[in-house]
Amino acid sequence: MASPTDGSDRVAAVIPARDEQERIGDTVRAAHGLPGVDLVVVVDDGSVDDTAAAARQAGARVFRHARNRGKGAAMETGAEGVRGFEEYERRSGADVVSRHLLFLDADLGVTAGAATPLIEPVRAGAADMTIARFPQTRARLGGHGFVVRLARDGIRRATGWEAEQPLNGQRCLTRRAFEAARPLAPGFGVETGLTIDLLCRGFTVLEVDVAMDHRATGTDVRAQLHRARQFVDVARTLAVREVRGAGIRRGRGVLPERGAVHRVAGKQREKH
Ligand SMILES: Nc1nc2c(ncn2[C@@H]2O[C@H](COP(=O)(O)OP(=O)(O)O)[C@@H](O)[C@H]2O)c(=O)[nH]1
Ligand SMILES: [Mg+2]
Repeated sequence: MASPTDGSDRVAAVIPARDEQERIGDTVRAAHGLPGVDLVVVVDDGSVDDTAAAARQAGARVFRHARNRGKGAAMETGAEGVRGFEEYERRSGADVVSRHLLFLDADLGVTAGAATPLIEPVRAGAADMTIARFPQTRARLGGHGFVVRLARDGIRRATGWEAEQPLNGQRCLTRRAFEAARPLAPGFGVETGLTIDLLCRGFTVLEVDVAMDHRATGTDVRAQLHRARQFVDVARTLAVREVRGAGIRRGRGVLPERGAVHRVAGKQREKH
């Protein structure tokens, strides 16, 4: 479904971050060096450390949630920030085509500079969304294999597509694909929701190998809590979409309009 008219050559990097003062500076600087990236937006999602200041110092435009609202909400805020910036550019007389969006985690550090293979297929019109595949060794050490399996199996059931790293947050999207996937699934369900919703709407999704690395997740209490939150968010995202899918199979045969999606989703208590 990708076409060259989908976008410009330009890319905005959007980085959701919570308590990442140690790494955000390197991540932002590396993002600035990527091909086509002329705007780097950091969304500080209720951090209690100096993430916002460190990001600003590294040259990012920073938006801040006063309270933690979760990764999905932070990504929406970041995209809205890009849209607002482009509106400002247009009012200043510039001829601006909407930028593609490159989502990066804040804990990549200098390895964010290896994101080029994510960007190129989207700029070339070969994919509507790319998803990073990290070198396996470290990813496995993360120890959240059961959440990965939950997401992978759920995506396969919903779409027939087998994602190797379904929770990988490093993704590049055309703006049209991003808009089609809104509202994003909340919290850490956002990656699973994006993949299912775009595939179900006929967009092209591609996993690509990148030489990136992130903070290895530990086994301490904080890491366990993180995995538990991830699990709940992915499970809820899948449940909402399974109910939707059942609705579609029951009669309509095509994807319902947004309003109808919301009514079905509402029964599952998902708040968008
Ligand atoms: N917006 C937002 N981002 C978060 C939150 N928790 C973690 N992140 C960011 O999401 C990304 C992935 O988190 P991380 O802890 O590295 O999870 P992992 O990669 O799955 O082990 C990083 O950029 C974090 O800064 C949160 O509550 N809200
Ligand atoms: Mg990480």
